[in-house]
Amino acid sequence: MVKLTPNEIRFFRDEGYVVKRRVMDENLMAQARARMWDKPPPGIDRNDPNTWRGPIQSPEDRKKLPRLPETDYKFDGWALPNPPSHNDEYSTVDGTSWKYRTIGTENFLVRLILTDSSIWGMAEQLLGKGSLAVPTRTRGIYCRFPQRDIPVQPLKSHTDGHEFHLGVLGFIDDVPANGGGFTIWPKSHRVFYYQHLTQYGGDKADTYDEHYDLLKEQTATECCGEAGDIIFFHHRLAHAGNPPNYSLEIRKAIIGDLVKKDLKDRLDEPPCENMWRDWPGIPMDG
Ligand SMILES: O=C(O)CCC(=O)C(=O)O
Ligand SMILES: [Fe+2]
Repeated sequence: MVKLTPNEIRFFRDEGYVVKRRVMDENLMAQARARMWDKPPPGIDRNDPNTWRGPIQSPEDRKKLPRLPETDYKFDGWALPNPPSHNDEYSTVDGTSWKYRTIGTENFLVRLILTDSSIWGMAEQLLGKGSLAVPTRTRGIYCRFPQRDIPVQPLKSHTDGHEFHLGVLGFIDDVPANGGGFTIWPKSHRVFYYQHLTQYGGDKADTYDEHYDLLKEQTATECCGEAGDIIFFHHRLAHAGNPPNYSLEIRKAIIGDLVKKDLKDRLDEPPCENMWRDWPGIPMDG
């Protein structure tokens, strides 16, 4: 069992994320690497790395891709709206991403990134033993194509708009520097927690944009690593939806969300003065 050290817990509190190396199960990762090729976007050939490049299709053609159906994210007796519902089949962003979301409900992916005993145990260290709702889905397999000759694009930052406590992103293949690693703005969770009308919902405060604009003056951190590494991130941490990938490999990540059982009773609550009220494992001093 892998655990978070007291220093790592303090790092998560202060910076909004923490990386743990070599945590994910090898066999489940191999399964995910194979299954990601179930249904690649048009023109992307598993056996021809020259086709692994964005943008896939023109913006007009991407608009014609089928939309994903609305589904709920179900827990024991309750449900949250499914975050990815507004996207096209491959959630291509600007054509450089390929998000295989429909596989996200498969049990092996849920085990790989969320319910594995080490990952679950570390999340419980932060959020409280026995407090987590058993998830039925992950966000899916999120790929970033090699950038190749696409000119450098500005990073597009955002905070996620759906309800959750703790995000987990894991690499199922090695991700070198500038290889599309998870790109985050350290400490931004402490700002954006207060820039929403509710603790967990997506509605933004009037002052959100002022703080969002300030991110441009701050340096983002790219979290890269090896297959098996995971990154825990706070639900209000700003991160980039388009981390550039200058490697020749497809960046392959799994993302999942952990929520507490009592989230359903807290959806309308405004942000608390103490942003760590729901995190019994986070020390308030030291
Ligand atoms: O692919 C990534 O690194 C981030 C994706 C993301 O932020 C999102 O889809 O919400
Ligand atoms: Fe995001």
